Amino acid sequence: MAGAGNEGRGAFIVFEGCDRSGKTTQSKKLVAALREKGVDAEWWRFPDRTTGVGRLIDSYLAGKQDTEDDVIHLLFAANRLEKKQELMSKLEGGTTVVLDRYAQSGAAFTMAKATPGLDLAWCMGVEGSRLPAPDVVYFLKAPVEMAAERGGFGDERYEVLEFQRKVADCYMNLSKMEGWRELDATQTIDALHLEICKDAMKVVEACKAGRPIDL
Ligand code: T5A
Ligand code: NA
Repeated sequence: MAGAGNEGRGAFIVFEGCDRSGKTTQSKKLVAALREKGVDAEWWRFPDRTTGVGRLIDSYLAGKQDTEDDVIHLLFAANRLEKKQELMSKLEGGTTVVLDRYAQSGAAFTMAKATPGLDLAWCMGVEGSRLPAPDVVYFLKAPVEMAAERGGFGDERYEVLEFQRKVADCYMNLSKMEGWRELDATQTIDALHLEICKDAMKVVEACKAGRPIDL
């Protein structure tokens, strides 16, 4: 029940990876498992397509509207910034927030376009210092060919094998950053879930106790 065991801050857990790598599946399963253990946890996703900015993003992803690479990057960033206060008050209030994509997606997808001037420093500079940083980023790594065979691939703008390969390269570079955990996303859904659960419980406990995350 919410409220019970809510002293200390909530953990901020992010899932990242190429399209169809299993982020939604795993992030939702993690929230269910945490709640079963009595942890006050919420599932969030970006892009949040329900806001005004989110509707513009949705129309861009569906291929109904084109825009400049810097403009769409800024819209994805604005979509996170408009939820920043709510996110921070959840975490401060002791709720663990599990996010299906975050600013790291913005960086990976924009950098994959190799547009001059839109490098990592620009991508992260736009929002990096203004948004809370995740305690852990679970990077679901799977060959793009495998993910492409999963249901629904090809429906949206970025779901093209050649582009996903570039996104995967960008993620490989980002995954060297602090707090990233690379996971083998070719495992079965249940095997991957068990691995994530064990790790995430330690993160939740460390955040609650105000200890550094040491896994
Ligand atoms: N984007 C996003 C940006 O460019 N900039 C940004 O700042 C942000 C936030 C939409 C697009 O926007 C881009 C990235 C995206 O191209 P989205 O709405 O999150 O982002 O869309 P996707 O990432 O494409 O989400 P998907 O739903 O396609 O992929 P998931 O969540 O990784 O995969 P999931 O869990 O839905 O699983 C896909 C299928 O595979 C099966 C599932 O059952 C499902 O059918 N599956 C497995 N099958 C076998 N073994 C496993 N281990 C499996 N795990 C899942
Ligand atoms: Na998803």
